[in-house]
Amino acid sequence: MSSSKIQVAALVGALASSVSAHGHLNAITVDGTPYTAYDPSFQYQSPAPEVIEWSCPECLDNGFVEPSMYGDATKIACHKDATAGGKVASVKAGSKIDIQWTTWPESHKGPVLDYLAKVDDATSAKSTDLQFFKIDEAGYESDQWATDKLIANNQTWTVTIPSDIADGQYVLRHEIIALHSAGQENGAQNYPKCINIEVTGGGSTSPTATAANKLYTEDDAGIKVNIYSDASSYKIPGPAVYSASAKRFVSFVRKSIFGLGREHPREF
Ligand SMILES: *[C@@H]1O[C@H](CO)[C@@H](O)[C@H](O)[C@H]1NC(C)=O
Ligand SMILES: [Cu+2]
Repeated sequence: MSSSKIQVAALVGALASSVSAHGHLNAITVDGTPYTAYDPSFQYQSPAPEVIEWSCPECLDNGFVEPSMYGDATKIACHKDATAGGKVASVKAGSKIDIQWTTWPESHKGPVLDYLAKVDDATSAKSTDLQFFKIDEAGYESDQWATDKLIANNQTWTVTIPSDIADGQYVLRHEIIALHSAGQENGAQNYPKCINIEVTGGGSTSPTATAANKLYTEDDAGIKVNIYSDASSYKIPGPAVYSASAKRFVSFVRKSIFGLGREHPREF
């Protein structure tokens, strides 16, 4: 090979390996029941398998959404031009969902965040209609990024569905934000994935929610940040986390007095 061909081959190889190093979801376990995750190669199957995860044909490169796209819900909500999954997984309020990635590069350090958006029918939901409340977040603590914990836990993140939210269908938005280049303008990399669930046995709460195109801005302290200088002061972006615990006691007392109970005291 000529030296220029060798250079091209080396460049293509480097690009391919950096791309293949990114992951997509490998498996989703809802309340102990395993579900098939979406694979971008499904677009070559006819018919494509129907799964609970949203489809993203644009995700063949396992790539990311960048800060310049934060104002576009069709990109930042559930990844580029993603469309609703055809199935819905049933989950009891208060139970856990394990989300496993195929792989995650050690260098791609950053927070892991989870949100829910209430919908009438998850299988026909549109990214531009989704209103999210945050149910889980982890950034940097005890000298570890959330991504380090995810890798150490077999590429798996576990999220608990709040015990008191209203029954019905939701879109769960699970997201990793990789910050290895976030010191530069437009350098953060968002990897959002959406999953359809139907919550049963919940309460009556409808937390305040935010449209996908209002979750982040390019200059947020947790988005435009040099993680190599001050990781310990890292501030996770997006709205505050909704947590059932603060309201649970009041609701328990009320239900005890008025006998409207559906609360399980052992959850305390
Ligand atoms: C990690 O996940 C894979 C499935 O993707 C499973 O086969 C393996 O047993 C898991 N390893 C551990 C240590 O749990
Ligand atoms: Cu990368």
